[in-house]
Amino acid sequence: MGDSRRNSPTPPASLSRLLSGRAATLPERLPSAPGFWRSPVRGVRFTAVLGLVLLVGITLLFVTGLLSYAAYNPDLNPVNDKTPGKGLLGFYLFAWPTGPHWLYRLTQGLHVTVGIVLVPVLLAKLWSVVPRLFALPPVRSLGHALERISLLLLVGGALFQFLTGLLNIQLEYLFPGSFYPLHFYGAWVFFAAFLAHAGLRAPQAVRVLRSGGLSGTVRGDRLEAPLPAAPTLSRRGALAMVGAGSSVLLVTSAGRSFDGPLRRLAVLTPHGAAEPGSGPNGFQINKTAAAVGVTTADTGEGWWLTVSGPAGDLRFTREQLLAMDQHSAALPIACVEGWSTSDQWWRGVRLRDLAALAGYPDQPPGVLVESVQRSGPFRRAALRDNQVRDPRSLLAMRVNGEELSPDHGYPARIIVPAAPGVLNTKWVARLTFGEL
Ligand code: HEM
Ligand SMILES: Nc1nc2c(c(=O)[nH]1)N[C@H]1C(S)=C(S)[C@@H](COP(=O)(O)O)O[C@H]1N2
Ligand SMILES: [Mo]
Repeated sequence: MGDSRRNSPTPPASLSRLLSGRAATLPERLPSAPGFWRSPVRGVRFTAVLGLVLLVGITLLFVTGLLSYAAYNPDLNPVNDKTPGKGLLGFYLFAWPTGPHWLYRLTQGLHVTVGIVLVPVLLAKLWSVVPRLFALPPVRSLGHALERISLLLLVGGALFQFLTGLLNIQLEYLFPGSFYPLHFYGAWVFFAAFLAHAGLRAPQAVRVLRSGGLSGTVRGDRLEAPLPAAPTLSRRGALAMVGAGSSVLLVTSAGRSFDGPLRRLAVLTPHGAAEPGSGPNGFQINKTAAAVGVTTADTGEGWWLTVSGPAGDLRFTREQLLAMDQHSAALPIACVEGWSTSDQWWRGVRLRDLAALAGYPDQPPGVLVESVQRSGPFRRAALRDNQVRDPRSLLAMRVNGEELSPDHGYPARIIVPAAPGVLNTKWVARLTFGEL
């Protein structure tokens, strides 16, 4: 079977020397030598399966990633914008809706989980084509040079996006501030190269799989080893291993978006704070009060809320806020890092009621929210008018029937349906309606 694969009846001299078992000379041991890559698993059929999985998965990653940026409402106020130099790349931004209330939980849970689960597929895809990266001559023509540059952006872009994403989930502080722009610009470069490659190769991938599935050879297949070693694993078996790897990653990461035993399985995706305890406040914490330097001196007896608008600066103590109309909303916390909680039962004052006190009795505008926290990227956030107007958007003072704990934002925090965690400011000190 091995011989029928080659068009030339006599193998090149370097191959016959390898075949005859003589010690290989240096050029034959280089990755550009025809006999260097020998796995019989390689072949365009194998690559095609992986490519089609990536086509679906990476498109989903790109879309959910861009949605995550839109969900921050970056065009509303510079305090929300982690990529101020986005320029024309922000063309698609839109007003992030407030429903369904689990929207960001879904989109960002998918983004991070799919990104993790695709790692074995990406690595297998790169493994399947790696001989091509060393093929000689490196450049045959201008067209070929352009193709190789696009492949450099494709492979480099894929590694860059996956690495920055994974490192950010694990080590939030590795790229202080710069993660968002890096990952955002990287996404556009990578996806452009990805689309060009997929546009060229997807029809071929579908064609080879339609005609004969996984096994057997394809005429002129450049990915197949010219000198295959004896098989130890079928292509089907190799794909099953990739699938098993992805399944293990799925089971050990997806649980961060669910409560109960599933969350305990999610050992691969930690986040900011230690595991929360039990009880009404026993759900996940991003940063504790201590971690961001918020003390009881800031949030204790001397705390008050300032509400500003056309009616001037109004001050409220916690008792005064608790004496206002209290409303409830069942809403999750959904962090950009992909973890989320199930719906928690929040209770407090509606943002639109506070807007009315500030001088906007109907059709309230957006609001700038500021925390007692003195430094750190998430101490301020701007909410859009649709978020202020939603009756489920609260300045919450209680959760699940109890006072907010210090780590969940006592004395008062924002909770808005469908919004990313960053917009749910904790330890609120001031609300400025209008003037965004
Ligand atoms: C992270 C995404 C991807 C990376 C990094 C990647 C990388 C590569 C590289 C470096 C090659 C070798 C090109 C050459 O021959 O010089 C290749 C080949 C190929 N790719 Fe991809 N690829 C990706 C996604 C896809 C997708 C989405 C598809 C199709 C749906 C696909 C289908 C193919 C096919 C069929 C070949 C074989 C071309 C041939 O006959 O030589 N790839 N890929
Ligand atoms: N003041 C302040 N509020 C904040 C943050 C912060 O660092 N400081 N982190 C935000 C982020 S990123 C998330 S995911 C949520 C997490 O809320 P939790 O810790 O109550 O779960 O709080 C948000 N509110
Ligand atoms: Mo977050």
